Amino acid sequence: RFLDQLILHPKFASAEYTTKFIDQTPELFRFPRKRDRATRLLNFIGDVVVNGNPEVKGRQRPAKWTNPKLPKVDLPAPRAGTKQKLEELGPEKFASWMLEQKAVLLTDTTMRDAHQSLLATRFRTHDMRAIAPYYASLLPELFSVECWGGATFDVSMRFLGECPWERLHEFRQAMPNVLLQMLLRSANAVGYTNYPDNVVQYFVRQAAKSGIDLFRVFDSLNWVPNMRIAMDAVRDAGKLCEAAICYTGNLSDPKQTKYDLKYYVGLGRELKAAGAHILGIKDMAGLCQPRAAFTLVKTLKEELGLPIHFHTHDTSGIAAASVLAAIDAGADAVDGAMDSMSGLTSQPNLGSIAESLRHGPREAGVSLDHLRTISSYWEQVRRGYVAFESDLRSGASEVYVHGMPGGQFTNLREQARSLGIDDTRWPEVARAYASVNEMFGDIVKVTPTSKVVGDMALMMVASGLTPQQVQDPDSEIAFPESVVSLFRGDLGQPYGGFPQALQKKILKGAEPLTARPGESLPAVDLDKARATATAKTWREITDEEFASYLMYPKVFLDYMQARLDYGRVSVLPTGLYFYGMEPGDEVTVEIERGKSLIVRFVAASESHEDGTRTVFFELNGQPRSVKVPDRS
Ligand code: BTN
Ligand code: 3PY
Ligand code: ZN
Repeated sequence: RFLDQLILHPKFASAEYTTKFIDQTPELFRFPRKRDRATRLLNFIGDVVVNGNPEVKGRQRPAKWTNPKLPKVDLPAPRAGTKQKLEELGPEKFASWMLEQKAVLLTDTTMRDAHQSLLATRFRTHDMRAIAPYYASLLPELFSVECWGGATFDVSMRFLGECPWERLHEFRQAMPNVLLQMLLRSANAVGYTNYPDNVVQYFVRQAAKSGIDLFRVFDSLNWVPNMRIAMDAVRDAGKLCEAAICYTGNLSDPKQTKYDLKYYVGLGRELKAAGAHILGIKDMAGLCQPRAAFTLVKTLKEELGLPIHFHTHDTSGIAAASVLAAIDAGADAVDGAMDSMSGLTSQPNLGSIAESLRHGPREAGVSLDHLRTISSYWEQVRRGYVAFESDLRSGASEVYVHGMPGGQFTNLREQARSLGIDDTRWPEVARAYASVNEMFGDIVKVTPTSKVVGDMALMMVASGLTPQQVQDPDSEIAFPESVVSLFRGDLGQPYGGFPQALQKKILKGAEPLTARPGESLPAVDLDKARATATAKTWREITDEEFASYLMYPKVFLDYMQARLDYGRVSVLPTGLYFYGMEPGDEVTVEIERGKSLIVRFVAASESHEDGTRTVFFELNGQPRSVKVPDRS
């Protein structure tokens, strides 16, 4: 092992080493301890029992934990669906089919946007994979299941100790008949900043290979030059390229002349020319009111002739009206979330939308009964994630003031709280967010630009800065790094440009970039990067893992270390994962299909002198113990 690691190390391989190399390269000594899968998992459970899972520390706990029960229904063999249709027709003809057929096509966002927007993206693979076969059997008429990308990629590794690719394989295997859809942030891929072109291409190719059929591609500044590399990669992989326009402002307000109909039509034309099979309207903040939705969809359909897929958030409480207006105007596909995961910052209710279409000419064709069957599973699942619920209780017309994306709302509230800005001061944050947007020249706000605006707003509230002070050329301000980066042009160019005086102040004389960042970012030497990644882990990494490394080197390596210590924690039931066990509790953990462990927690010792505690279990009836560092 040691020799393998040594030989694989890029410095060793390229002979850039000295005699001190072995002393200076600690990762050479990071071997897997010889542990079986069960021992690793017992280490994890032992750690949670002794120290608690830091991810839920200080947060609300579920009142009474019971594992969610799967619906008691027979599962017929999955009927052929949109996945087979895509394979049969190819993406171009598939898009024509969307236009020709009459039914409103439905996308369920529960396994991506809904939990990103309601529960800080914390749904675990364990809870999602269990219900996935029910989607395939009971809802074969769905257009697509949005289940990957956006924030789920990094959250799964960073906070849940899971591999996002394993999750994708579970979905693909369980749902062989519906399109699997992901959200891709163009040049930002599934990260927060532009990546070199060859990294974006590598990532898209891998996602396609691993099971994604439909890529919703957007740019956080609606800057088409920044979308082309990703769009071409999707097309080259033979998958569906849904290029999305991010909606902002208010189309119906005659005083708002920046983001008007002309702007959106122009953007739509550019996206069509760039090769979009489907045009997405991505209303990430839920600002698109019913009348605006009608006008926008009708005009875009007439002008472009592409199928239109409408996406919104229910933050205001009236999003369903917008969806129905979009449908009246001819939208081909719309997004919603299952009953129990809908509303507020999430998508509007898919079941109610489907019900509203019933007996009409564009009936969606899904079984409402089956939608409810699946929703009641999600209702139970959601109870286990109470630690991540926001205390938002009603629709908020305030969203028309700040324009915060649904997927950011709960996260920003958390960020504010962690800076000591308590809930009573939330309206200040919302106001600051709006004024930052104004100072920045009224930009599109969606990951990652929304995060930049949020960072600036929090800074202003935390340090009591006014917009006047921020803009005053004579007042010294340490801008957040993300703000400097935005104004340097690292995320691309906003429509109408940056406000010049503020840009000058922020950049302190440095020259901003005006070209596409990807043009000047040097291509990553993939062989070398892979050798580096391999040297830092304890085994050869897969192509998928390498894609994770390219996106998030540090998060990935930390995840690999956790994986080494604790094994595949995604197999643990959620109650156990977050809250551990009480003495006497027994759980069954399925570590692979048909192979289970029965774990009984007996007791934990007092702290030993070396600062560890021994945790006693019975594993399949046999006594087992692990030693856990006591950090409690
Ligand atoms: C991961 O990195 O694997 C995801 C978070 C895991 C947290 C666990 S809970 C028990 C143990 N104690 C810690 O401080 N971290 C891990
Ligand atoms: C994401 O990029 O994660 C989003 O959900 C943007 O709306
Ligand atoms: Zn969304």
